[in-house]
Amino acid sequence: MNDDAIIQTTCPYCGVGCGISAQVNGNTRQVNIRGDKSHPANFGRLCSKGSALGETVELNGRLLQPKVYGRDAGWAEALDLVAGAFTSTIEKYGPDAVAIYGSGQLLTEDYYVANKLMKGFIGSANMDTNSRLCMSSSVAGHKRAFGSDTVPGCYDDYEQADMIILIGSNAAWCHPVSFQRIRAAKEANPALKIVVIDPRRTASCDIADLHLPVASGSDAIVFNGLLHFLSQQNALNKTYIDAHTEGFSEALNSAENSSGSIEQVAAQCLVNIDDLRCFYQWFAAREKVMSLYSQGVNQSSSGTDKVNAIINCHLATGRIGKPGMGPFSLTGQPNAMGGREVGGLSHQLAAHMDFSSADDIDRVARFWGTHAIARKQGFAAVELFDAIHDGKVKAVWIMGTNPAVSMPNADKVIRALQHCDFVAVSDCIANTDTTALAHVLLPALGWSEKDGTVTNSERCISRQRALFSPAGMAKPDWWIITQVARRMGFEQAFQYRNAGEIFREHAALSGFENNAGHGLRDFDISAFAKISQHEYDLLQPVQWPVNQAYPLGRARLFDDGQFFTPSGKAQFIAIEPRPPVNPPDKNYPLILNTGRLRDQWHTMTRTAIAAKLNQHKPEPSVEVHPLDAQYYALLPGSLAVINSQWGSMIARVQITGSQKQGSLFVPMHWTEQYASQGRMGALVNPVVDLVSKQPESKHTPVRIKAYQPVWQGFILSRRELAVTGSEYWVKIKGEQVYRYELAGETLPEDWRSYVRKNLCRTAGENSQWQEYQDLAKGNYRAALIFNNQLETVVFISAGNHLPERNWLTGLFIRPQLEPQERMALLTGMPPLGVPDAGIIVCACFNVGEKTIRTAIKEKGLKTHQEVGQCLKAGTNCGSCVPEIKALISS
Ligand SMILES: Nc1nc2c(c(=O)[nH]1)N[C@H]1C(S)=C(S)[C@@H](COP(=O)(O)OP(=O)(O)OC[C@H]3O[C@@H](n4cnc5c(=O)[nH]c(N)nc54)[C@H](O)[C@@H]3O)O[C@H]1N2
Ligand SMILES: Nc1nc2c(c(=O)[nH]1)N[C@H]1C(S)=C(S)[C@@H](COP(=O)(O)OP(=O)(O)OC[C@H]3O[C@@H](n4cnc5c(=O)[nH]c(N)nc54)[C@H](O)[C@@H]3O)O[C@H]1N2
Ligand code: SF4
Ligand SMILES: [Mo]
Repeated sequence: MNDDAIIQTTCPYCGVGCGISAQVNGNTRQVNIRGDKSHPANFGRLCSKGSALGETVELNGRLLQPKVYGRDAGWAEALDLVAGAFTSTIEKYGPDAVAIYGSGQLLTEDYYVANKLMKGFIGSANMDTNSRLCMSSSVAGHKRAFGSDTVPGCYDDYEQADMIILIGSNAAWCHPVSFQRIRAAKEANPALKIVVIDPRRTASCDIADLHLPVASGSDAIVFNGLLHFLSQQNALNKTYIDAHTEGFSEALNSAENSSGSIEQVAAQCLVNIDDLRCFYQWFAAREKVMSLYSQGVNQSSSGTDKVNAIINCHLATGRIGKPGMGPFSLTGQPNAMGGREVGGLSHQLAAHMDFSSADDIDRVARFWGTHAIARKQGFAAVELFDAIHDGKVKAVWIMGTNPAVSMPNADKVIRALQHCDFVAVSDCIANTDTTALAHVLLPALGWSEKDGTVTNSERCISRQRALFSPAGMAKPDWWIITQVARRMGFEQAFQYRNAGEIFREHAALSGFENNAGHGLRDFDISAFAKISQHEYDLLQPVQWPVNQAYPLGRARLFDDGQFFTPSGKAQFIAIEPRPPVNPPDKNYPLILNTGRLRDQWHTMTRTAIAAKLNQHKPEPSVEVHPLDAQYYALLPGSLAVINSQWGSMIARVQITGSQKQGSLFVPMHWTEQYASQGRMGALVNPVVDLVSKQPESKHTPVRIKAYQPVWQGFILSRRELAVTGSEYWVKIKGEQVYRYELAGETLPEDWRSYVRKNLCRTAGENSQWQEYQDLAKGNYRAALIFNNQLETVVFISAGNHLPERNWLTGLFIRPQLEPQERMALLTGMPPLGVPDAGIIVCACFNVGEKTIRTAIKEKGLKTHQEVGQCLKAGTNCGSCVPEIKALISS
């Protein structure tokens, strides 16, 4: 690799799919990350997570060598073992006794070969992926309406729309670059209406003209009500309905019968009737309407119906396939779309073909040259882990996902894997809650070393390119899979030498018997079937289809009113709204909602490495409405235990009027690696949607009560510690410091020896501590200094009388402590006249809350733009703008 080369690649996090321009020094593993100005997904912008990628490429914590039953091994041994275990299980119990569980974070090429191995050659469709937990309701809704899994629109529509509805999407945090683009579109065109439909008032409401805090799970009622309203107002497009759709009258009947009057809809959805009417009127009056939706829609036992209820309203008004309008499923993972293209879900086969068609099965079998092809769909995620639990599936290979955390009823998933005969896990990180359960660990290349393609929400295929040479012995996922395939006796079909060869085959299959590019199937990238390795290396972002008819790709589909159903017409689906399967009851009276925070990615295996990203929300939290907090006697900043029928967790209470009364919100991110009791998946009910089999992760009945430890405390330490003797702990990596938040259930007799023995064991016995102990009050404070640099501080309190952590944390980056700082250490507060930045608000420029408050007050700043000019805060990714605005108004 050249010194300081610039490499174009793609962000490995969300489905916005931002292009990155990486300046690398290949010898040092240093990289300077910038947004790629030429990439159509972001035009140079990045969010906090993308900007911090350079901090996540370190080798510390990486899985660098294969491991077999806990010991280091060579590749040959590990691959032989996986192939042997799969082969012998198949011989004894048949192909349905093995399974692969993949991920929308695999590259298309990795995914393609995993799917081909399982469905084409092992002959079982037991290949499912975490996309089942993510996009499968959208996939099913698209298939029902369009006959194909097609996202019709594109990002360019944002600027052209008259109204954008965010349904169950917190795009401000989860699709930040798209959200900032919508914000800019609104600033340029104040007439653009933004409506947010979400039980919570989220950061996305910052740009909203209207927020509908609907009851959990009630979206199908809202959109059935809208269809009814449009009909009453004569706001339907009859010409479009007649020419391009089928099933309208059944759908309208259902909508009328189920929704009733607007008053009834508002009452069922628990929203203000005037707000609801306003939304309906806006929708009726505007032609260019986009409905952007995400997990608040998909992750529901009626997720597929919610999707179709939304699509119905677009079909009834003919608002699809044209600029500025359409239903738009925001995909979550960087390659959620690529996974759908290769057929990663267990009911799909490949290249947008599936098991419902004998012709598809025959076609794919001929293309792959196999007689062993699976003929029926396999287990979907929840069924799959149940089958492992019940011993029906005896060998499983997990790739690029962390089901011990992210699956519903996750404690059962752990038990299932503990008792499974054979578990192989491919990951790039050594210690995760799932790698802990593996018999064989296969080290995969990480983002900065991988090569291949991903597809974003708007069907745009982009290259991920390697920045560095492989870490340790790590290998590309496609390589690992093909090596196992060859060892299982499928040499001929898995002879790839690089990702480009796989991409060409994938492209060829998409065009195979697909009517010379004029489309039996929507997904067609046959224009790439013969590209050279050089062309693959230079591939620029392009939106599929890319074929004879559309050699340069296609921004929008369905502009011609032609769909991929047998009749060529789009299908209305009659929707009978259903409430969530498990309603709250007297034992579990509250609804648990789960989702994402701004600066963490899923199970934190990568984002928690970047100190910058851990400052915004450092601990597992639970958002509680003020009246619920009062009722359950929960104090702000205290700890609470949340229980469901399936499991429990402990989280820090955050009281907020943004939360709907009767419902709690917890972030999905914490694992056993970072918190003792923060793994929320343990609580989540394993109920699934009947059509899509996607779990209802946004609605679990729970109860909450105060957790009352006898002491609480924190430790800041330059070195990572092995903390025992604290029932509750959270580990937070900071800049040159590890922070541990602690709470315990027994009061030790002597704090000094307890701390040394259980909490800070790495500090030498003879080290010189500054100490303060007040046994009567149960307070203990200590600090350890080496070479006039802070090494450790410990603060323990029998109540929760602890100072804020920011000032002390900031001292760890100081080359030398000032005398007055040393003196102030055990007070935990900065010496007089020294400013304290407060909690970090802007992660991009490290600007704290107190700094912003002071500037607002002293300089009389009135807008977030003025704060930006003064402190830079909020001027990069913009995702902290809502918080800056809240500080200004307070
Ligand atoms: N920062 C960050 N960004 C991410 C990710 C991440 O881990 N971190 N993950 C990526 C992935 S894979 C995905 S899938 C996306 C997810 O992106 P989003 O779907 O936007 O994120 P979530 O926070 O899971 O859920 C969105 C909202 O749904 C709301 N909701 C809950 N129940 C209902 C309901 O019944 N109706 C409605 N209308 N809303 C409801 C929740 O209150 C929540 O605010 O984010 C992607 N982007
Ligand atoms: N309750 C609740 N549960 C949820 C959700 C929710 O909102 N609420 N959201 C669901 C959704 S939408 C999703 S997408 C899932 C996400 O859940 P997961 O997929 O379980 O979460 P990740 O942390 O993204 O796991 C990815 C794993 O792959 C590893 N990895 C990263 N890159 C590579 C690579 O190139 N190759 C290999 N082999 N490994 C790699 C990472 O280190 C990590 O261990 O969670 C789902 N679960
Ligand atoms: S919005 Fe952020 S996380 Fe998503 S692709 Fe862009 S930089 Fe990555
Ligand atoms: Mo997702």
